[in-house]
Amino acid sequence: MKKSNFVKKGVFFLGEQLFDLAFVQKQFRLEGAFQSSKSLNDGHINTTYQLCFQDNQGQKKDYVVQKINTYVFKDPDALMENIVGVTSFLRREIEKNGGDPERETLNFLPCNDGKYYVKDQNGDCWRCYHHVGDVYTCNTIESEEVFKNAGEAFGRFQKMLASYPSETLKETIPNFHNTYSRFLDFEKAVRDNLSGRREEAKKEIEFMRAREADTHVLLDLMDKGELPLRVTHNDTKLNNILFDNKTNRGICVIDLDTVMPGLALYDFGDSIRFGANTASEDEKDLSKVSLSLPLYKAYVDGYLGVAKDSLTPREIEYLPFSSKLMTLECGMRFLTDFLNGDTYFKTAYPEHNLVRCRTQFKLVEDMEKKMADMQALTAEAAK
Ligand code: GN1
Ligand code: MG
Repeated sequence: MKKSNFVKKGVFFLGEQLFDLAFVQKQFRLEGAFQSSKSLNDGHINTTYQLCFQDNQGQKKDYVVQKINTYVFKDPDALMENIVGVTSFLRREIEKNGGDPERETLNFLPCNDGKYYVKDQNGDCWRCYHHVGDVYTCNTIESEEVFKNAGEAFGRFQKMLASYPSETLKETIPNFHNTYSRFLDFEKAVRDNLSGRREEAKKEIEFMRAREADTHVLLDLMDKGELPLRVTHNDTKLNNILFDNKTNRGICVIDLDTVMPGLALYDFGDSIRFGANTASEDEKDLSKVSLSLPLYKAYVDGYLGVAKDSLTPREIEYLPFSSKLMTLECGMRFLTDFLNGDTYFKTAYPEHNLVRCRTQFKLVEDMEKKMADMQALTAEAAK
């Protein structure tokens, strides 16, 4: 069947997905006439589309629909309970601070049965929220000012959630940033060699094994009670922030699936991993991959400018290390998935996960060389 063909009225291919517009529109009570759709896919996990509608008065109204990846998020009820809890809480905080809750957090729609997602006849789960207009997202960044704004956005996000009752949050992916448990998963993938690609990844496997000790550092500090658990985002990629077109401020943090108790260091480190890289996450030319110290400085200035007073000295001390650790963890996860046969991350070509892994490991090496500089910049920003 050609993808462009309508299967029945209101059912069509939205990107790669068979999508029942009539059903979703009815379930979420989306008003107006459907105009168009476009793909908003930046992420490696969920599949996201913008749906454009027009009401009787000719007013445009846009929604975002997202197919929940239930291979990754096994319990969509728990997932949406977390997200609705967190976004409702943020709404109140934003109102208290005189902000605009329609633009500064996501507003999910309940469907007819009161749940915040709907299962279609194929068993696919869809959720829907109001599209935020006049914003842009970035995958790489040149402007230090914009990256500083990203630091402020994640700093604010963490601060606003500081008093959220964390015991009510479900762990949507157990051991998500447990770096040693990730290391054990990696070793299992090496042993099982399900994809038969172990030889191809020999150098990367050695690189990771040489850094096993790093995977214990934050866990040990946590065990000793030296690092507090907080409500954290856990996936602080630059493209998970909406930037305002006019002011360039990071106004809204999105992709809330992994909001769970975690370390502030995970959020800081992952932001640096993605945003302070001089190349994209899957750059094949490794000579382009490095840690930009000016971008590191911009982020740490922005982040600590907002969050400094709510962090402990130990947390601040470990910010540079966390950048390296989160980069190492991410490279290890790409490598694990490559060895397992690409079952977790979306890939565009067969070597994609290995390419991503090499990029991360090149960045780790560069961070190891620049650790003293990162420490100096962190200490300066914390003054
Ligand atoms: C995934 O969904 P997305 O692309 O924002 C992943 C993150 C990784 C990231 C690597 C739930 O994030 O943990 O750091 O890819 N999300 C999940 O780019 O595994
Ligand atoms: Mg994302």
